[in-house]
Amino acid sequence: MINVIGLGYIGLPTALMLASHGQVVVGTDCNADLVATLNRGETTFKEEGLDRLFANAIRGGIRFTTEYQRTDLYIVSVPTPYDKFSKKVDPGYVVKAVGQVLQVCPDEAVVVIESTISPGTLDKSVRPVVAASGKRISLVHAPERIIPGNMVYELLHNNRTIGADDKAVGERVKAVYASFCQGEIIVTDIRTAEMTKVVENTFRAVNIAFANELARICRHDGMDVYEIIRICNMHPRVNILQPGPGVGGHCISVDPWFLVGDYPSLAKVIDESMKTNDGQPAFVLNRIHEIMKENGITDNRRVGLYGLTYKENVDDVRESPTLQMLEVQERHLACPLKVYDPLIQRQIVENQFFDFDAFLSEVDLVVIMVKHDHIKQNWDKLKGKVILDCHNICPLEGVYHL
Ligand code: SAJ
Repeated sequence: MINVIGLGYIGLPTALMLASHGQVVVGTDCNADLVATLNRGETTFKEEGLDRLFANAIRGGIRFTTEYQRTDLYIVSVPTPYDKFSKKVDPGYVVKAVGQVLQVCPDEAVVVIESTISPGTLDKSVRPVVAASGKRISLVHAPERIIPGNMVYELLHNNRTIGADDKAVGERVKAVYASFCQGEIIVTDIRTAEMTKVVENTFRAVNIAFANELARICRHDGMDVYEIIRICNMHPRVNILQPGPGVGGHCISVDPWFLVGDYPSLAKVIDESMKTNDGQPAFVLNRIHEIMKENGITDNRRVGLYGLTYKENVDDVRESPTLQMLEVQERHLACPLKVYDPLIQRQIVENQFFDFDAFLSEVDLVVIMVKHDHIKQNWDKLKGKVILDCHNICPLEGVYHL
């Protein structure tokens, strides 16, 4: 039996996938409401293919509980927040989860950590807890790689990394993941697995920062950054990502800071890149100000932000550029801008609308913060508005860009 600890964005799909592929799975989460929702047969977030996977897992006998189980294999996928001031990872939830596993597990159990941690965290924070317990367990690090919006497909098809002290244990865990994963599974040591995960997200963060910096350079001198990137990317060895209103989510906007936090005097490019990305919402605010002046819009209550999630077609708002931007505004004691997101039906911010037409009727300037499919099906409704398109997706005439 596999006990999956933490049933969030990663733990839940992973548990469902294992249960759908013949493994006996019990999912454990400390949040009793979340467990109750799952036990009522409802998923806790929206994701392509998740409901179908859930139905398969139920048929496969998955159970959900708040209790840790006594078994020989655990997969821990609890959050690893970072301290905004020190930029260091906070492994508190992982340490607590492992501590609770140690209270119930038999000797020789294998505990796989899927949560993203900074390199060295297992050595520094988790091994001491294991040592103090007196139990002989094997720690493994198998960082997740799936992208929100395409999680189910990527769980099945992505290559994976498994870090273990002992090759045989690594191979045993590999066999479990191979029950559903069609990608290549590499077995390596724990330190390498920890580092690769953070490096992958850092690579993407630095590339996005480069695109954002290019957008600023091009804005300064009236050049079209999208056309420039499009042409550059036709070079066989160039692949620049796209500029945007900022970087959100719990991965790309967070993980690279672990390296800055741990190696402040070495991680220079990474540090600057993260600052560039974090500065992007303020850059968009400046653009809004310029465009308001150009169009004689004097009242910022006539400005509306389209999109509250951290990226398109997901319902996850963690660290979203729109939230970051509202925070900058708040610091300047400005009245918060109007916001609408078709995927968010619960109140998260002030001045939030739940009806697209009502939102549009109240604003003259629409800022496209997120490129949801919804807006691509509604260009007609935006005719006559002043538009700042932060993603270069709007086909209407006279649209402003970053
Ligand atoms: N973004 C841009 N420009 C781009 C691409 C993305 O501004 O060209 C922005 C997005 O709008 C979003 C943010 O970056 O705000 C992050 O989105 P994302 O789609 O790049 O990535 P995440 O955070 O959803 O998922 C990433 C993935 N990592 C990599 O692609 C290296 C995923 O594979 C990881 O599993 C995930 O982080 C994680 O959990 O670590």
